[in-house]
Amino acid sequence: MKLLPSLSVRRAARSSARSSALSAALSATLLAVAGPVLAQVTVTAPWVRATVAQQSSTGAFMQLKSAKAVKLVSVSTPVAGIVEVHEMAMDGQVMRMRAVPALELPADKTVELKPGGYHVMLMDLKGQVKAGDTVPLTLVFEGADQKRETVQVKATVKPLGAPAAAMDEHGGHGGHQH
Ligand SMILES: [Cu+2]
Repeated sequence: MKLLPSLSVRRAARSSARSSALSAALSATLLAVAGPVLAQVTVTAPWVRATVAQQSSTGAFMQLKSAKAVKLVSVSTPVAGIVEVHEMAMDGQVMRMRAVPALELPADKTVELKPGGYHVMLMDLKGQVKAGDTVPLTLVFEGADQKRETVQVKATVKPLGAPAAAMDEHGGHGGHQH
């Protein structure tokens, strides 16, 4: 039986300072032994903002919900060389974004990734991302028991203009969009 650690597992392990090659191999083994895992995490309405030519980065957005507490530890996609989970935070009067090592999903609580808030940052884009395209995303979640679940989604690329809020816009002041 061959165990081939997936790219996402290795990528996730690399992003964790304490992880060693050994633990990456172990994670892959656990995944393989566990086989198809019952999906704990639901990903709703994933989308990616379209880019203009020469643009090197963009954002991916979606709603995440998990039956039990997990954290999003890694995202990968073939269209980008570097993928990070970012949060927006006020720094004085300026809204800035920064990478977070993991995004916590409390049990049964929808966590929304949206412009002006948490987002998946796709950097080092391999080419223009055009409206109407589909971008595959691989999300890796880790539970309190260290078990990992990989979820594949296909995100729809939406035009630059939609929705109005821009990445660098001030926002997130309790504006629930229900
Ligand atoms: Cu960002």
